[in-house]
Amino acid sequence: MKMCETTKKIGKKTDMKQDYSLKDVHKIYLRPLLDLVFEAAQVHRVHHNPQEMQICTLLSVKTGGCSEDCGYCSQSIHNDAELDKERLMKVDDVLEEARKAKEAGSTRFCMGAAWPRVLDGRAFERVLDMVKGVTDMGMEACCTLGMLTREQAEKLKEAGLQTYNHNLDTSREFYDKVVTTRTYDDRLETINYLAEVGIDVCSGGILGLGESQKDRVSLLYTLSKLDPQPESVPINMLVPVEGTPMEGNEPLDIFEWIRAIAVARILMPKSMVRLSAGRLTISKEAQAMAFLAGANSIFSGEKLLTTSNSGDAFDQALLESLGMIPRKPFKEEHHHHVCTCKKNTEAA
Ligand code: SAM
Ligand code: DTB
Ligand code: SF4
Repeated sequence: MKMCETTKKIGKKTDMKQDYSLKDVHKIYLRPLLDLVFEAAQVHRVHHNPQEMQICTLLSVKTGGCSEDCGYCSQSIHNDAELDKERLMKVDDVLEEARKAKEAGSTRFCMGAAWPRVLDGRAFERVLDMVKGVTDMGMEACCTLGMLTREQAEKLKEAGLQTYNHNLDTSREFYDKVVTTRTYDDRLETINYLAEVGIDVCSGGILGLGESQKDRVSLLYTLSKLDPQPESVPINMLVPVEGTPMEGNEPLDIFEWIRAIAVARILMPKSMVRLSAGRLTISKEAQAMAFLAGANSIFSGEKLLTTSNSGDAFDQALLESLGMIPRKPFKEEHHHHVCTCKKNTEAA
């Protein structure tokens, strides 16, 4: 499809290496909301097909009993969430779930383990077999297993792992209000190993932890300065879990969520921006606005890791009513240069 002049101009602007300062980012964040969303939508259309939505599926392959003290998490032993600790799942059972997800139209299968870090041994070998199995099935395999050594990252790469999820979660400044058993630099270290061995990095955050707007800006700024920029950026809205210190948190204003999504899209034009936890309580209208602002990936299914999710019926109806289609797996470049302005649609 041909590009119109405006799209070309935006394309040039966003193809140049951006060098926003923290202050610039805060200014962008504070723009009148609809201007911000409009700009994000323009950037989005230069780098992605705006009709496409990536469908991902989560599976908790090892649930509960985690020794980290993340204040939001149902799986930490430091919190009192009523969650039974489970053993690492069997490879065949995981692959069965992956098969079901694939049949339901999902292209990425993300396996999560409530581990602070990966330990070498039989459990890790089993996870490597899960990665091989999911990859052989023609799905993009993703894992989130806590901290890694460089050698472990290499083994995951050899097994065929496409992406590893490791969130920064919030700003460096607010981090110790959320978790005290690890540091921001510990997180960045694992992210560096992933980049070094050539595994795509999925890294994002949670909104609604009680952080300030400045913290949200700082998180987005830091994510955008990762080199390379993350392949995908999950934006989680806190799911308040009973028994955690954050169970009573005031819900975040939905327009703050939209702002964060729009800024993520503007700062990281080529990344997938994923609506992750919290969609169950977000209206379809707000979700549609998030898609306009550049979100192009969702977790499908009834369950995230331990909490509930919207379910396939809701999502299928939503995508259908918006005229959106599932994105194919293993897309390398996201340059679609789709222009939907009238002149070019007619010319095409
Ligand atoms: N243990 C690994 C780790 O922390 O990196 C991987 C699993 S952890 C559950 C993955 C991510 O899920 C967290 O970084 C956080 O962003 C998100 N998450 C966990 N509990 C959440 C909740 N209650 N609400 C929103 N997001 C949550
Ligand atoms: C991410 O950022 N969000 C997903 C995925 N990465 C692993 C997990 C959301 C978990 C929500 C809480 C739960 O279900 O336990
Ligand atoms: Fe453990 Fe991850 Fe939950 Fe933190 S977020 S307690 S590291 S499972």
